[in-house]
Amino acid sequence: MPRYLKTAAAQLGPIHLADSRASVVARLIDMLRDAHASGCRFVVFTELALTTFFPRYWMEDQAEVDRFFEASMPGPDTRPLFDEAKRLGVGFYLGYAELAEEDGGTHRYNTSILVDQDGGIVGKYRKVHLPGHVDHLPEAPFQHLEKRYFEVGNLGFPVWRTMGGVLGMCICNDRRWPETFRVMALQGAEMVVLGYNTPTTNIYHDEPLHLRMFHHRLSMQAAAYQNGMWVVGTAKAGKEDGHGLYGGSCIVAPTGEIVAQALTEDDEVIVFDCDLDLGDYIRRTVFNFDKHRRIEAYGLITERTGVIPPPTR
Ligand code: CDT
Repeated sequence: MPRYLKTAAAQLGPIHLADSRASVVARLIDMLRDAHASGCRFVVFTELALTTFFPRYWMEDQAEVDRFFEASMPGPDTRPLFDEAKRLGVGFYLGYAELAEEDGGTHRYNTSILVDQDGGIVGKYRKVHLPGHVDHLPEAPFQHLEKRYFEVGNLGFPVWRTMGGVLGMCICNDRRWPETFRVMALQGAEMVVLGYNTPTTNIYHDEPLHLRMFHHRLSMQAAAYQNGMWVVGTAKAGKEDGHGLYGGSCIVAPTGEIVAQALTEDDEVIVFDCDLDLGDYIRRTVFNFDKHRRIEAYGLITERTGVIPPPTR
């Protein structure tokens, strides 16, 4: 018996520094309504969906950085999105910069939440694989300061039984790391959803755009197949105050096939009716973890972070 969750990836076009949170939330609500009109019951928005991709800017004044963070979720600007989603009975994934007062201190994370069809926050994830650098790189065409502005996520990779399935989340650079998906697959994840802001330019290496897009798809398609799960990746795309982010939002089936993909670099909703049971045969056969995984051979995965080659003779 198929078990369908009609899902949308709601790609967001550029957000400029001058754009207000309210104007962005209005765009998210428009896409939520479009997705609902197509019969969707779950919408995946992007990473840092409420602001421009601010880690590209070097800022020394913490107050300036904190303008991009949310101290509460929902807050006054995001409440209309929650209200409309609840009214329509549509769940969603939303990425944002989180300012958390915890353990007697202030913490900043690159965060996503999962909101169910009744409007309740059922899950929170804080980005684990933060890309980029801490220091100012004045020679670079732009900065990528996630390692400066965020702490490494401290919630691991949990999954949630919600919306008729077992769902997990990750964020942007996490999609390039196979461990991300395998940890969630080991908890029974049937669908992993993520948002991303990926610059069109690699600041460290001259890399053609087609190759960057290939790596994006390669990572998500391999993860889907190797874990027998749906993977939904939603971009923030287009030129933000002149800085390019690629599009390529897509929905990937557990077979590894792309079943829907965005055509533009603007606000665009893509839809697929995802059968959460489709990955069953993969998880029962070639990737039957119980039968075929050999954890006695995998120790280095958690014991060692970097590469230590054998000594030269
Ligand atoms: N936001 C984010 O994590 N972006 C990174 C850029 C890294 S460039 C290879 C990404 O993995 O897309």
